[in-house]
Amino acid sequence: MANVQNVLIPDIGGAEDVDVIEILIKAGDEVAVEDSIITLESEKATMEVPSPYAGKIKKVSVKVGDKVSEGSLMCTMEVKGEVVEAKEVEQPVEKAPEKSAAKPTAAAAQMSQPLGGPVYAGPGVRRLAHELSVDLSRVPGTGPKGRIIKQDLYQFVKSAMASGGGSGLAVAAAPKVDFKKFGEIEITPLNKIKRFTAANVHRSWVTAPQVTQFSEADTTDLEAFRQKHKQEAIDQGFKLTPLVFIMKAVVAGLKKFPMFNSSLDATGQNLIMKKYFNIGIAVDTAEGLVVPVIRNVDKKRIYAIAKELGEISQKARDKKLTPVDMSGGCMTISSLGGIGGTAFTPIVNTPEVAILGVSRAKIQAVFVDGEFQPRLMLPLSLTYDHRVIDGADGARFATYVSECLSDIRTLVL
Ligand code: CAO
Repeated sequence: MANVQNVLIPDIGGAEDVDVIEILIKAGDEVAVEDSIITLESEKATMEVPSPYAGKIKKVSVKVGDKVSEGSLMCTMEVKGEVVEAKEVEQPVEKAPEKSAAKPTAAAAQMSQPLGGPVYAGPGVRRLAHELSVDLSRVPGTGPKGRIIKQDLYQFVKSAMASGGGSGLAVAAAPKVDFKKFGEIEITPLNKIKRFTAANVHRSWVTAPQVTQFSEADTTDLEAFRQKHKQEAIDQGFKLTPLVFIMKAVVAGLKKFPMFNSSLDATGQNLIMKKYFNIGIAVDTAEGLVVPVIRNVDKKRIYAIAKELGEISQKARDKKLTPVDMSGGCMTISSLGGIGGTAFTPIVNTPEVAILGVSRAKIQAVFVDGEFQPRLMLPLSLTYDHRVIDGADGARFATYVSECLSDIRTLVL
């Protein structure tokens, strides 16, 4: 004879008159022990109530909007096998960490929930997640009230496979947000340059562990020298900015620390050491960021580099750069000195292994020869690929470049 059982709301931590916000089963459904059957929402949290039995649902006795407490009838079920005692409902994770901390189970769950918050998913999705060994707490739900639907699970697995599968680096798909709900919006498609930049910086960000080393160069003498020759350069039709000297200083650094003038080969087992000195310059254009390359900087004089820098950045802003203009770089410089800011963390333009960020120079009181003196200090931010460059070498390179800029005689040599 069929063993029909009433399935009651178990102990829900003393909460009363809790709203039923979702019914996850219907008459005729087969459920396993622990499959979620309804979702409740109290003022503090949302929780799924699992089935205490395995069997077939005969009748659902609640509907969305009902208020229930411990002992309320949820459904009747034709139970398979022996009836086992109903378990207490595992309390869901609450958003505020201090509240979760009072409940050990929930606190532990929170640690494994990078997306934050409880997991809402029906029995079918949970079963599928189990079969695919997917931790549902990592899957963003796009169903009603953030519920995880099968499509979310497939999307998650697809992204995980595309980004390295079992490497542990799988990135959860971004949650879909309906921004219209919060105010007026407008959709602007990204142009080709921005999409290209996005792909490149993303690849660099996820493949190269990067460290940024900050330093300062005393450019007081360099600036005096630059001011002396500035007009001469203008008369010849170009600008003499600090960047040209910084390019020379970087080349001096590449010569002294050849590791910075390298790239990892495709296997990641060998370094390709470059014997040429081409410097990429990040140029801000109306269309986005482009990085033309100035070749053989070591062989060119300061004025020649300044002229070429003016020409190539104009070419970039006129959208006339060719792929050849943007290839062959050894290391990139990203100068925001003409704009402002004190420091930033540029992203390495892989397969290069380092990038130098330049911020705005500023007069500071520096203690020199027993007294404070006004000195023009230039902030430098060197980001390097830590797979290739150690922290000590990063600091040595940054210090050396700063020294070169502080004593321009080293640049002229
Ligand atoms: N500190 C103080 N002043 C600085 C400076 C610095 N670090 N760098 C430049 N300046 C001054 C210049 O001397 C110039 O002033 P003067 O005309 O009085 O000499 C003024 O700022 C403007 O310089 P500039 O920006 O036109 O020229 P530049 O050679 O320094 O830079 C270029 C050229 C193409 C790099 C720059 O125009 C540019 O596009 N920068 C943005 C790069 C960018 O977007 N990087 C972010 C990439 S994301 O990682």
